[in-house]
Amino acid sequence: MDLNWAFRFLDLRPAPRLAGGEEGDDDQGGNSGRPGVGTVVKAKPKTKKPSMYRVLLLNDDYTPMEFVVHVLERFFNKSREAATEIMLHVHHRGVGVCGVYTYEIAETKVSQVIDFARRHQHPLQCTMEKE
Ligand code: TYC
Repeated sequence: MDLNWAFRFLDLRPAPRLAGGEEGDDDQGGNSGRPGVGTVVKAKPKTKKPSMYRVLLLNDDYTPMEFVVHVLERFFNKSREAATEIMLHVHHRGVGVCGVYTYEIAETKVSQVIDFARRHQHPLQCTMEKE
């Protein structure tokens, strides 16, 4: 069999050199001008961690302590002990962290707390800030 024909058929000629050297600077993933010939490169996983947001409880003079403890148990899944500790921290320091969540979860918690407090006619305020 004509070997040159076989090479042409299989497209095994050396890749034609372009003036100035390599075709592009990056050989990765190139095919050196040979159809069907290439380097298998692992796809780079393009994942990013979501930004996290602190949900904060604010102190006021009117919301009963017991109500705040209940809010922390109900919406932030705190034990009675942990809830009491956070409530007292807010009571003494003015502000405290209830939890850290992705944007949408944090936003939902803030709405739920404000809504629940309003329905019970307490002025309790809740907000969020980027971590
Ligand atoms: N300061 C309130 C009181 O003395 C209690 C309280 C604690 C209110 C935490 C709000 O986020 C708060 N009854």
